[in-house]
Amino acid sequence: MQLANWRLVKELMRTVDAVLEVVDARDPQSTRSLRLERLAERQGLPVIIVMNKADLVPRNICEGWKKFFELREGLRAVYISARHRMGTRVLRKVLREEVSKSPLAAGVFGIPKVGKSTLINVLKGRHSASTSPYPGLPGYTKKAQVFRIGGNVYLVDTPGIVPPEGVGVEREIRLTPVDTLKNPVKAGIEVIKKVLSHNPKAFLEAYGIDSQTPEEILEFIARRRGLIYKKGGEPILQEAAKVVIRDYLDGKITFFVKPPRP
Ligand SMILES: Nc1nc2c(ncn2[C@@H]2O[C@H](COP(=O)(O)OP(=O)(O)O)[C@@H](O)[C@H]2O)c(=O)[nH]1
Ligand SMILES: [Mg+2]
Repeated sequence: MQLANWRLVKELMRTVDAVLEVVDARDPQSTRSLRLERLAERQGLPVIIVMNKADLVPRNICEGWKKFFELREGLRAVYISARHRMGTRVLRKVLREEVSKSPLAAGVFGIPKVGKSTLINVLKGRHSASTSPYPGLPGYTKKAQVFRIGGNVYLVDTPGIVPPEGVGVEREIRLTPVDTLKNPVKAGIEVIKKVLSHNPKAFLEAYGIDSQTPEEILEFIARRRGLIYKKGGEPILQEAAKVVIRDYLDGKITFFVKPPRP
């Protein structure tokens, strides 16, 4: 697992003209990094909020968040689905609008598991034929490749992995690989509670279990997947909890946090 590292983030930031801050469209507020945004501001770099995994969120909710970022936070925002290759044209357009410099290089930043690598691959894939070094960045290309993603827009192919902010489960599950979580059941239950508070049907949709009780949901998933102790036949809740956390991070569980009222 690649580690989040401010030093690398800063280094990457010095070499780009714009910051694409990827956040999770299901919960943009707790997957953004204010520290990253402040850092970019201090460097005079425009920040574009890229709400990814928008395939899991209704359009009007994405629009609401976009308005929130643009009207209240003064940041351009787009919503995309890297997985479904949706929204990347708008992203390129906004980049060009935000940075008058030409050519321009953008970097992809964000906390773990928001979809940075997926986005880079999608943008790169479509334009792999036009790969070329970015003019005017001597030395830099030794460390990272820069890809042309259309017009005079280039993308650095190394993501800036930002340490997750705040406290609570979101930070824990993004900072620690799932298999090394100290207490996966506790973390899993917190994830379930969070999701249920926004979408009571999420686990019915994802696993076919119609319950609002986290322990019951874990037990169901464990039994369904044959995650049971050989002796005694009890469900292995910690393995079920890992399934839930992985699926949550992998964008397989549908919920959304409502944007603040305008
Ligand atoms: N539903 C959904 N899942 C996505 C999307 N983009 C990425 N993912 C999933 O989110 C997980 C993390 O993606 P990854 O690109 O590795 O995130 P990174 O840690 O920010 O580089 C993976 O399981 C991806 O398949 C998307 O647009 N929609
Ligand atoms: Mg990655």
